[in-house]
Amino acid sequence: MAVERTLSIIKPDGVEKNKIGNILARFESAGLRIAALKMAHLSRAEAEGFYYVHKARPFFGELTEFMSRGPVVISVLEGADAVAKNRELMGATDPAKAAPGTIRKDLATSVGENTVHGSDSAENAAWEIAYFFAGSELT
Ligand code: YYY
Ligand code: MG
Repeated sequence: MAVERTLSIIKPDGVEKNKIGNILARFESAGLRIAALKMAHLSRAEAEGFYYVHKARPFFGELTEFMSRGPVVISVLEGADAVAKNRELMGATDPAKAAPGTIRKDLATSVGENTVHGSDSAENAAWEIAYFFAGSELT
């Protein structure tokens, strides 16, 4: 098992529902170490830059409006198979299809407001981590 890093975002709906501690506790309980952590209120442009791969998708406008609606909690999670482990903890993109016990099943309300982001590959994780964190902020 490779020790990896992955980027997590607690989206505005998760922060609004006061679920920051609940979600971070799930990461730690699963053996993921929080290697970097910050709260931020993204501008629309920052949200668009982060999600540029989805630029052509019909939900891009709604997604970037939502992601810049309020504060988010951005973290870097580190551990064995961190990318896959985080995706497993998150559950499916659509909360209605997410497995029991996952973050999205337990806390999210819709596909659009699905509470957490997680990198989908080690390569994308490296890009996403660099988007939000300077080297000196990674511990
Ligand atoms: O990686 P993940 O967040 O599970 O899903 P993606 O397919 O990468 O989509 C990113 C983001 O876009 C998703 O978390 C919500 C939103 N979205 C949407 O609003 N409607 C869709 N049909 C698909 C995705
Ligand atoms: Mg994705």
